[in-house]
Amino acid sequence: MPPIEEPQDDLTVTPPKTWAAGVPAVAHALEYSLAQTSPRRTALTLLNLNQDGGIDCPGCAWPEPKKRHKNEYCENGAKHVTDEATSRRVTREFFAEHPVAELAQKSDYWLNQQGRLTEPMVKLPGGTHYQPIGWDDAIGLIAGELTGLASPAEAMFYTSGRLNNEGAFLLQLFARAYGTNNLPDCSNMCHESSGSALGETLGVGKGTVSLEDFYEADLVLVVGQNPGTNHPRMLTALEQTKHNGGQVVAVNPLPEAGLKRFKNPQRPSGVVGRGTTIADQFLQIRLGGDLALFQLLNRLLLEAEDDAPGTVLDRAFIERDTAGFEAFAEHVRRTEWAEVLEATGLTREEIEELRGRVLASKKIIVCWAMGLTQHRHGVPTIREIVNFLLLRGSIGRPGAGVCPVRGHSNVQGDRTMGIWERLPEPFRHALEEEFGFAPPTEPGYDSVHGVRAMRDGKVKVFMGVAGNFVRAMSDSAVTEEALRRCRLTVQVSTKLNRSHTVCGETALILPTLGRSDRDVQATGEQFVTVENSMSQVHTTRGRLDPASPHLLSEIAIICRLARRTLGTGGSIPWEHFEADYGLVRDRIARVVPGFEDFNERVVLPGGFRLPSPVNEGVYRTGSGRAEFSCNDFTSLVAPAGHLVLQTVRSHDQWNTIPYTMDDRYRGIHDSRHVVFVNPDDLDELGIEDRALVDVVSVWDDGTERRLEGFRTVSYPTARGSAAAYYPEANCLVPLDSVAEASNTPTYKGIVVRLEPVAGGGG
Ligand SMILES: Nc1nc2c(c(=O)[nH]1)N[C@H]1C(S)=C(S)[C@@H](COP(=O)(O)OP(=O)(O)OC[C@H]3O[C@@H](n4cnc5c(=O)[nH]c(N)nc54)[C@H](O)[C@@H]3O)O[C@H]1N2
Ligand SMILES: Nc1nc2c(c(=O)[nH]1)N[C@H]1C(S)=C(S)[C@@H](COP(=O)(O)OP(=O)(O)OC[C@H]3O[C@@H](n4cnc5c(=O)[nH]c(N)nc54)[C@H](O)[C@@H]3O)O[C@H]1N2
Ligand code: SF4
Ligand SMILES: [Mo]
Repeated sequence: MPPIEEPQDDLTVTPPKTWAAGVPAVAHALEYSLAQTSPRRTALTLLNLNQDGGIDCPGCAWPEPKKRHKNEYCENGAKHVTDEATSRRVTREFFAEHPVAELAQKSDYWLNQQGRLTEPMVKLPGGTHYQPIGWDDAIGLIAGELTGLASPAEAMFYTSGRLNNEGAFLLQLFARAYGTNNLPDCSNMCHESSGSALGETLGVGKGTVSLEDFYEADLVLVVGQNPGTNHPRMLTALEQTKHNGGQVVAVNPLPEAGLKRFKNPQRPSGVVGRGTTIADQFLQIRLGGDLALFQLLNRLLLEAEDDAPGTVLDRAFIERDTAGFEAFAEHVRRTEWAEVLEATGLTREEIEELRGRVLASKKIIVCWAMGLTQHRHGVPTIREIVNFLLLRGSIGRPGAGVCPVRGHSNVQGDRTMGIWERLPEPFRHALEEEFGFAPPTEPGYDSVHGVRAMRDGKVKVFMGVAGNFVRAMSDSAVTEEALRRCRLTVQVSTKLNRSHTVCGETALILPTLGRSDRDVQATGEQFVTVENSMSQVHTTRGRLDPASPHLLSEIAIICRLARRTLGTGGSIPWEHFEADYGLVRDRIARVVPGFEDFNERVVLPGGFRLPSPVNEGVYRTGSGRAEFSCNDFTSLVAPAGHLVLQTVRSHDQWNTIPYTMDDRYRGIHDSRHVVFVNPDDLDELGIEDRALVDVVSVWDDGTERRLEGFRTVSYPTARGSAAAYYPEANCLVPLDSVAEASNTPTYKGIVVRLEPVAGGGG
């Protein structure tokens, strides 16, 4: 295959698309796939994608319907799996040719395009290049560092949501047997705010709805989410909601393509016709305005009940299932129209129209993603959404409930398996009973605290199992410096990324099997399991020959590391776990509630759904009831001459990895160095469309962070609400700028100003 060139930055802009999916989507997916690998491998992966007994899509965590189409995947799912199934390879010759310092200058795109990693590599202290190292030596090196630390708290183990359940369970087991709860994960940067808010109010940090609930709902609110790009098959579910007479309302600063019209590529009518109009109402809210919107909506519901007692609130439900109604009602009645209009940028008429839709609906679902969680007041916003649903009794009944739409395909499962810097007492007790050691009780570091600890020299060994920590975290310069201060950094990865180029004194790359690879161990071929966004647990089994004969599975790597670090002969049979993943599942069945008879049930068609206590009227909160909460009104305002900036995904990337320089739905071609600004804001700032600017973020402590040489794009985003791409703009997010309670970086609420570059033109 020809060598990969760095892409040229050559921006062109076309009008944003008003519809999503259809034939072009399928064609784009195939084009990407055929550029990466052979037609045979393309066919093998795609035909098995999301089929029973096949490969679970390594993309997002949207569930599969019971009745599956033979192409039960979307354009982006196809791209994600073929990006992994690529025929390109990163060899020892590649590393000999490119010093680490040179790799550190390459783009995220270029690094990823080099292909699959093929053998373990090490960069030694003072070394300039990665060089090959055998598996035994690599594992021995990590074990040596871990056993030499003054305290287990000096090590930390990061997980990203591609890791399967069995691997996640073993990783947390190892970390805790070793003696630390330092288990940060990508969830800290993702849905942690949802977990915090739902845990407090409903007693469980997960969603309560299933796919069938979408088919029954009267009203689905899609808030702070871009499903056309990030959860494309969700549009099929929303189409069904509409087909069955339900309504959909989208709340977003950006008029995202799929929220408007959708052409279902799995149906002939979707391919040729105009498609379905998805959103009955689109509320173009300002960044960070959602808390204000829901508080006002709640006030309006209380007033509607005053006007027509017994018709609006579900009094019986509130009486029986909830606590704190009176205090909440008194608090929320004080919400002022004027403040809300200012914070949201919406009109009175728009909000009254929404109120009308709510009053006309009995069964309501609220869905959300990063547009809510990655804000300073993400947690109170989600608590306010719970208040809203509780008022109408829209929790725990068919067609209604909360739906935080998860990102990574197994991010929810990893948390269920115990990947968390906190260790809940029942889980700690179950681990102790099952394995006969005393897990640490002290909470560990999450992602933000972990960076601080590395920066301050308190953590000396970083091990990342999947993901691209350096690029995913906020404050890129600070995060990179923190990693460089470590004695040892270890990345267990399928593909090359920026985290491999930011090295501790010693650095290891451990290449591993991906979802699409066949996994054969001493007792034969294995499968692993994942949990989707709707708590369905099912199998995934790779079909391709592994990318290299030298790859180990994540499970094998963790088991070998545990044996070397903790010694053989302990109470945990690591060697047997590596040989037979079924034995791991037997243990999970005894430790994690809801996994009884795991091995038997998971091989049933479609797997099994974990029980949702909320749907049985059980709330594991302090009061044993669903909790109304009082949330302070806050809005996100930028000082004069400034904008609020959010960082978003393009249509053509997987998290930190861009697949191309295009963002087809938003009409951006051949560049990612753009900042989307409302035309009236550009006018007010006296800056032209397509002008070259520095984007400068300002922070409470007076420090500034700068992104140089971006082009403005005049774009129909809400007033005062700009946008740029993740991860390029991560350097603008101060490490200390985090959401209350969840500690998630505020990736969607950064105060910036634009500084025209002299001679940058328009
Ligand atoms: N193709 C593809 N799919 C993916 C991913 C990917 O990178 N590529 N990533 C996966 C992961 S890990 C995740 S977490 C999900 C992320 O899925 P999303 O949350 O949909 O992803 P983002 O691109 O961050 O988009 C955030 C959306 O929220 C809106 N928004 C931002 N701030 C606000 C606000 O204050 N209020 C409201 N109402 N809206 C706001 C933005 O305009 C945007 O539409 O996607 C998953 N799926
Ligand atoms: N500015 C800004 N920053 C953000 C966000 C944002 O919206 N804006 N979103 C945040 C969110 S929601 C998330 S989830 C994080 C994502 O953070 P991460 O999950 O850490 O990042 P990814 O880009 O998904 O990681 C990609 C890498 O994972 C590795 N990989 C892929 N598949 C496998 C596998 O099967 N096994 C192993 N071992 N490795 C594998 C590959 O080497 C690849 O390079 O980023 C967060 N950062
Ligand atoms: S919707 Fe998500 S899980 Fe489904 S095929 Fe697309 S990327 Fe994969
Ligand atoms: Mo995520």
